[in-house]
Amino acid sequence: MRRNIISMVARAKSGHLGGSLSAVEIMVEIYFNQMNIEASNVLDKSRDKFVLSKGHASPLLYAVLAEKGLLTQEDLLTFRFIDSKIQGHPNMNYVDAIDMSTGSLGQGLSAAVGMSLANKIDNNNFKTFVLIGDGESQEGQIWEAAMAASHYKLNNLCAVLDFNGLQIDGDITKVMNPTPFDTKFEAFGWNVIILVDSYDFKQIGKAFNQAKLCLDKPSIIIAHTIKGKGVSFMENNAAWHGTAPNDEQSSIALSELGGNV
Ligand SMILES: Cc1ncc(C[n+]2csc(CCOP(=O)(O)OP(=O)(O)O)c2C)c(N)n1
Ligand SMILES: [Mg+2]
Repeated sequence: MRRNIISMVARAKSGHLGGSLSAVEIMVEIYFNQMNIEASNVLDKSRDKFVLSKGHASPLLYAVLAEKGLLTQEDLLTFRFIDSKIQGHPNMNYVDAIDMSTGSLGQGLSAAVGMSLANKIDNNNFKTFVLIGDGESQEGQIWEAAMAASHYKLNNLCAVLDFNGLQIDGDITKVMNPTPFDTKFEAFGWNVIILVDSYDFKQIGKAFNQAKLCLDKPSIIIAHTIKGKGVSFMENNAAWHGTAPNDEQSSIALSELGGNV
């Protein structure tokens, strides 16, 4: 998936690498172990839902959908091209497996809250997963949604916070400090789970299973991540938030990732 992410952004000469690389294993867990989404049920309204609230990390979503057979490798070659169904930010009107159009930060958690609430009203039992950014969490709308989720006891909602410490302009605590996340979400009535190593599938699985056990509140997994994870010169470097690699950088990245896609 990381090789596909690098190749997409390199080919388009545009896109967001850092925040895509930071949550690869988390997305694998969600799409392969948590959600009941397959090519055969993608149009089924009662299947589980996912919202990429940090919509700029679209290469990450497209990469996992390709692994699931919900997009093709040929689709990936068209990332950010005019008329492509995989635009710079996810568009639910173009791809059946995309459950919400996102990209304007702050909105995705509200959408996920709405889906979870509708699900309860309709007596369905699907789950909604949502990935939010740590910089994104400076948005007031995140906290309105957080308040609503606990008010309505949305135990069918599982959020993951990609806590990589960086946003477009650098260190989140210097731009507008949104921490501490754990006590804030607790105060908003959420079940808070800390994921210390977001690259260890055992720990990731355990965190999601803990979320499942909570029956009276929404859950949030605060995932400690590394922006740019997997490529030495991109790791923990805000300069790679939204920069495309040139040919040389791209081939170094691909060789570090152990392949030649
Ligand atoms: C409402 C809104 N304001 C600004 C932007 C531009 N923008 C795109 S990504 C980003 C930083 C996001 O940082 P973070 O949430 O930490 O994401 P990550 O580190 O996971 O990439 C900004 C400001 C946007 N997409 N939407
Ligand atoms: Mg961040």
